[in-house]
Amino acid sequence: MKEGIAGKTIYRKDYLAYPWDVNHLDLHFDIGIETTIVRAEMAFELKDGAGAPQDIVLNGSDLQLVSIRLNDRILTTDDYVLEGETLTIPGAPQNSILKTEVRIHPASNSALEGLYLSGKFLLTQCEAQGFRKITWFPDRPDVMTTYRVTLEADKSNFPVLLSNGNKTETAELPSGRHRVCWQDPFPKPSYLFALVAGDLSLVEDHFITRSGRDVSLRIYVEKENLDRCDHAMESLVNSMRWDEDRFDLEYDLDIYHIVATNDFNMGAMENKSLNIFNSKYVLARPDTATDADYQGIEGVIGHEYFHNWTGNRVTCQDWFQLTLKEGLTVFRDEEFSADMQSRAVKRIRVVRDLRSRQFPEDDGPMAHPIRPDHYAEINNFYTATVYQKGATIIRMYHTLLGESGFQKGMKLYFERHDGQAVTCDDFLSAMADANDVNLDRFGRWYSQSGTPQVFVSDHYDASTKRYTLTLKQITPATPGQQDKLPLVLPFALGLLTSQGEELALQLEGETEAVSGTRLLIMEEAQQAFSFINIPQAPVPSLFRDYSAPVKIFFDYLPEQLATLIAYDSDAYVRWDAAQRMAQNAILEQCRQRAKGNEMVLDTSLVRAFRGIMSDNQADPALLAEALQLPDEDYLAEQMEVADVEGIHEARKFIKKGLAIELEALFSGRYATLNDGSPYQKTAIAMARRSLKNICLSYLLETGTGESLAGAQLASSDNMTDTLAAMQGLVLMDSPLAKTALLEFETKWQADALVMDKWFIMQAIKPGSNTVTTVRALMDHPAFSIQNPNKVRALIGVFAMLNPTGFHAADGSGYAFHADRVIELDALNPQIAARMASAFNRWKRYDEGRKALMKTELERIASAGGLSGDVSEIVSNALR
Ligand code: 7MF
Ligand code: ZN
Repeated sequence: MKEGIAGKTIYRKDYLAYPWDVNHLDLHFDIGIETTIVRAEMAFELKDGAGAPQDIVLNGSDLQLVSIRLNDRILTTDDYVLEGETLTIPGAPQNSILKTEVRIHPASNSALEGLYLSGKFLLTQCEAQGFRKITWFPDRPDVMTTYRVTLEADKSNFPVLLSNGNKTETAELPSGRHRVCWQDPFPKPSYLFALVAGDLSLVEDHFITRSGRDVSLRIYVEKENLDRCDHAMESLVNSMRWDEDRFDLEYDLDIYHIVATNDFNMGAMENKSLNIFNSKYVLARPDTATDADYQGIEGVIGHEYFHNWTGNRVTCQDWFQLTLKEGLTVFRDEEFSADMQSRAVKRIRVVRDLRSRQFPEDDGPMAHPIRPDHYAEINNFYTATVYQKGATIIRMYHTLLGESGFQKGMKLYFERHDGQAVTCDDFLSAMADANDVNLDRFGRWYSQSGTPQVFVSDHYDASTKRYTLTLKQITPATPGQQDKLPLVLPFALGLLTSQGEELALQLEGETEAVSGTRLLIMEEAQQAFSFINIPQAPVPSLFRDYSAPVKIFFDYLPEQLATLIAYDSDAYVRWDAAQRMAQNAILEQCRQRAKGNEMVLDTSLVRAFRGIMSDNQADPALLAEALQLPDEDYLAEQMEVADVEGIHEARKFIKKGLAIELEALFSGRYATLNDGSPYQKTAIAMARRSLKNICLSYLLETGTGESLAGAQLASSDNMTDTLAAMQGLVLMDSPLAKTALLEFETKWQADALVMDKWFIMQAIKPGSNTVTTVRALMDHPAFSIQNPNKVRALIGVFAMLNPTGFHAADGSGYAFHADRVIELDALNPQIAARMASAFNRWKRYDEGRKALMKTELERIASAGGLSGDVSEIVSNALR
């Protein structure tokens, strides 16, 4: 039986508290790869004893039931009801001890949820509802209890036996077996349970908390990866220190364990004191991991660590509240990265990610509020909306209340709710009460889906020196939500003279002008702001630092954008102005091309990019961000009907044009940055590599790049430079690419994470032939359809990051992908559902492609035995 029975929808409004407290849970595992025996002892106590006796309802999935005892009486099949994935024990007394024994089968668990095998070790993944695949239990986050876990296994195969909390006992057993006991003093929901059993090696460090607790930090990996843990450990120490410094939050146990696995459905998991990570977010060495990987590791290590307070100490009442812990924890990891690296660069990357991933989701068939009202399969709601948009809503509290107001709110939130399972409303109330403000209207952000569009118009009256900005907000209808209300939008604003000087701002009615960014609040459908004593028609710098997650419409003149790019004090606005200018140019040439006209290069764009390239003062990483043209999918989203080839050709034309016009600047800067100095991990070294490699990518559009890339590849001492050079050669179809790929493969064939990069480089290559390459690569010995990282690298990248490949006009990309979704669904429904979402935007394409995609969606929908995961995605897409 597959999880998530198709067609069953769960509604937030139907929430009912669980009638029982579980006072304690004792778990005993007899570990085996083929079969593991799980014995559980649960102490139930009816919350409102007057109503006793009552039914005990438990969740279970794929469990082979051996026995049940209630208060030491063996129950027969007449004493309980086992229906699908629920077990009901009728009429249990107020205090009931329930003992169960089940058998589970880790080696044949390909869904990677519950207890499963990775290489030669066993591990668990329980969020959101994986604990029910381990034992019968009320598998819901509002049932919190203390766990005592006993693990018994063969000592030679499983020398390391880990679970949550403190190790309380170890014992040698007959016939080469051993036992380890763990006790977690903090009550927790079942989704935070974890166990790991196997032959793992460890790297150890320690951290002394502010109050003097000496915490042992251990990272467990397979032996061959011991030399790739330094960066993760450093990131963990930095996370612990940062949470004390910035949030006044300390770690609460003597042990913090991290285990890395190659087989993981997601990025990582915050299990109490036993985090489990996708090895991609742990393992790094300069020659195996890129700068982006290093930054990813820092961010994810931080994220999981920060969950200890935002998620574990205070958890979610039900899964509709997921953003309570995820939006907040993403906000915290963003701030951590901003404090550790460059705040401006981090902000730009976050905004780029939100626009390219969350905006399309919010405009498509799966659009949902950050706190959804219903779902069929909760795993489908671990989305960019819940996480990234959720984090922008937390950021708006921060913007509205300021750092100290926000921290006051956090403090009250923990004072009130430590040890509880709560709701998004509880968080909002803590923020409001701590600051004595009313946030009721702000609360609409939790219930309304869709990206608000803000239309800005301005008027300057030279005779009265008044400047008026009028803002209109409209949120388009989304599936199931026709009518939208106005939202509270923090509106951070600056005004510049055409020469780029910042004007002091005085709103009508105010007594003095104040210089610098002004924070205004928009909360009506339409609002006007009038400024007085404005000497000339200004250039508005709108939504500085991207103060609200909206689509901003303002008809900037090219020279206004140029002013912002050159002079604005806000890095996000400068970057956004450059993106707008590039976007306008590309979309205009795309239209010309569609009309059969010759494409031409916009001179104001060349001038602006020349300005960017001539800036020798700015952070090189910021320049690199500004030089990176909007990606093809983002551009496609800006069109009424996506023109796949047109966008690809127009973007390439503009990039090549800029490369030719500014070749001297690109090659000069490349030469300066490519100074032969050995690899360093510092932020400035990373920033220099990012600018160097974007210069190289432009030079690869002209004749000069190929030999530079060849030389860079030959002399590189780090994966960032290696990959940039190789990817460039592969994209331009250089004769050097073939040997480069071959040498790379020979060198790294046994290295799973590095081979992911090898697959990505080939899957991302534009053009309708790539589907053939991808199909052939599925037979490569390093590929496995059972491994989520491999699936993401080859199949996911092809479908989601290669528009001209996936959207090949003959439908070959679609047919290939639909076959993969069906194939994957039988193995791993969660991954299959993620892959299926590549079809979500099918209605935005031309008639031919629309019909082809619809056919594939229908083919998936009618495949036999489809999981609830995939059927929810596909049926929403077809609706
Ligand atoms: C940073 O949220 C940001 C998001 C659930 C699994 C990790 O800690 C998590 C887990 C999914 C999608 C994204 C992330 C995670 C999950 C994630 C990781 C790092 N509670 Br699904
Ligand atoms: Zn998380």
